[in-house]
Amino acid sequence: MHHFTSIHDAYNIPQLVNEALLMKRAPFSDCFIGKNKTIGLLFFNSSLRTRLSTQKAAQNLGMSVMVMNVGADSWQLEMNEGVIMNGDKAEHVSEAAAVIGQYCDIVGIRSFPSLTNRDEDYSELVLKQFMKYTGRPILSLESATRHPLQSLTDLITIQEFKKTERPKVVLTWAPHVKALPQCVPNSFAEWMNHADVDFTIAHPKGYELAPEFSGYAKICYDPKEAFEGADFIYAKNWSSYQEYGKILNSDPAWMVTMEKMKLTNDAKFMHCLPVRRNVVVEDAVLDSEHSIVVQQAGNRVWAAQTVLKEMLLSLAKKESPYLF
Ligand code: AN0
Ligand code: CP
Repeated sequence: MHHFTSIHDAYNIPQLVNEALLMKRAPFSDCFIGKNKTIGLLFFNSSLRTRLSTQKAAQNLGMSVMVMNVGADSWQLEMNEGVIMNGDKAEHVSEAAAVIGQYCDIVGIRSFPSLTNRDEDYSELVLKQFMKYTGRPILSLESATRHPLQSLTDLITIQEFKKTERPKVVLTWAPHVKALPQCVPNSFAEWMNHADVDFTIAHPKGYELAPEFSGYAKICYDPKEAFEGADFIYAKNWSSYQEYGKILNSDPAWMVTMEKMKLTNDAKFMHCLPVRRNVVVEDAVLDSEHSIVVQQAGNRVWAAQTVLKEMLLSLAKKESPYLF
């Protein structure tokens, strides 16, 4: 695995999931694999889980970690080519990324979409510019359209908690006060479409994801119907893809409640976090046995550690092909 920016970088998904679950049982079994290697974690946006779990995963593999909040701690970066840089961006990504590539062996990037220009966001300009100019493997820490480390975590968590061979997994849209990216649902749908699960996406009309992500998932427009017989309820808000970046609906009937959880097959409740209580999901669900959100967040470490191990092995093969 060279870069990890989407499911398409993963060759064998069941093997990645198994490897992560093994890693969880023996966290330090590969503690020398990253010796003398440095990862730079660059954050254009806030993070709690991604920042700490990726740092911990890298440390468990023996790597050195550098973290930077881009823009806040560093100069603001211009991403577009050929621009007259007479605004507030002091440095171009072509120099900044190339310099970061001098210090780091792997570069992780978090960069959310603008939610104002769909074509620009879906072109993944920031990821592409860093791939072009660092000359290093790039690890997505959530980009404009995807959050693959989250989705791998979600698959690991479903594997860990499932009680039936082919569980019914429901991704349900839920209300929110802010316009949020489509990254988490895009990625979740993409990974679930590659997993052995019965997958449904439930949302109000107008919140259809891009077809390349929703694939052949069943779509349900009723806030209750999809819950029937579900083994996993995965809640997430996202803004509209069609009317790009807009909030079209904030109907509280879409909030996850205990009443709706009663329709399920004693489902586990999942959310990538951070979650707004009593907006997305009511307290009673988060505070009940249904909720596995904390265990899910814990699994972020094993997803990151598995992916980083693969990336380090691929680097080692390039550097010393005669050893393999
Ligand atoms: C972000 C999002 O919806 O993509 C990050 C989630 C991991 N959420 C918020 O900004 C609240
Ligand atoms: N789930 C997730 O990526 O959380 P953070 O935004 O806190 O990293």
